[in-house]
Amino acid sequence: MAINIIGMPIGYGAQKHGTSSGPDKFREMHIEEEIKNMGFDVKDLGNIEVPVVGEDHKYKYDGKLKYLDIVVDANTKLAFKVYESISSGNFPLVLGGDHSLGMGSIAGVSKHVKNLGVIWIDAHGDINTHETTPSGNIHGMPLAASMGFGPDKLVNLFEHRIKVKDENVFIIGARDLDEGEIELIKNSNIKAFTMDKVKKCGVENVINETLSYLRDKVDGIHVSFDIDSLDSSLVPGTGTPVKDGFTVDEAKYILGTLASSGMVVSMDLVELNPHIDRDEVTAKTYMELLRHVFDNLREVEDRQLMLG
Ligand code: DIR
Ligand code: MN
Ligand code: MN
Ligand code: MN
Repeated sequence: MAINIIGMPIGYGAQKHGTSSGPDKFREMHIEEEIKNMGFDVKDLGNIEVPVVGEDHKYKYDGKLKYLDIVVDANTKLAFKVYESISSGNFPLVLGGDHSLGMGSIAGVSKHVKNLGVIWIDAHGDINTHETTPSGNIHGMPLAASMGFGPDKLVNLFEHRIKVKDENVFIIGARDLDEGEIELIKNSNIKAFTMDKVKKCGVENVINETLSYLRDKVDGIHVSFDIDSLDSSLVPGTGTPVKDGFTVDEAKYILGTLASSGMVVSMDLVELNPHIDRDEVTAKTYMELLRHVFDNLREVEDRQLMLG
């Protein structure tokens, strides 16, 4: 197994477009070397091509959903790349980019892993549809689209099918949900551990419960991690920070425990916006989390090697 770095330099799904520099920021922080140093075979597959367009493209394709066709086209390319990676036995690590890329990742992974679980770690739900979105920003919709909720162009991305069953989707850390998102949670089988619930139950219990549910139900887990799941005071370099979020240690615990389950087959790291970061603090925090993830994945690999 090799780790495949896939850059998705997209910002058109968010209000601020600076996340398009995210993938190259990770490279500047020596992401490839860091993962290699932990004993992995790493291959950087480069960036997905995202065209640079002007404001005139914002409502060119749809009166409500901003940059719709640009986001769909880039995510279709991403889905191909991710599918190629995972079906060759590798681990796709998708670097964002805004969270609209979750649609492309999940589309690609789920073509190979038929019965997929998704863990979405985020201050937001990202389960708006064309009907409920308050902003028209597509990074608020990818998880809904992956479950089959939303406009045809998003739901049918890559292939016309439901990519993940709502019952196998966990949202962890949400504390800024829109009204329509709360409705969808009520009317579906999505498992939502809002920040209130996490505080009440304890982060360890939440993660244990998530993993023990998914262990019997799915063949692999895609983790989609939004850096705004951390407390706004810790991550100046992200576009929609929200207070009362996770500490760095909690985020490490969550990602490390998920990685050590042996069930994680692919991962997104999204919403790093280097243009608004302060002294690279958000980029550095992201690297610290990443090292912890690969520490734990390394242990899983070693265990599997020992068992032959
Ligand atoms: C808000 C913000 N729920 C929206 N969403 C996200 O525009 O749909 N911010 N994902 O990061
Ligand atoms: Mn998000
Ligand atoms: Mn978010
Ligand atoms: Mn560690």
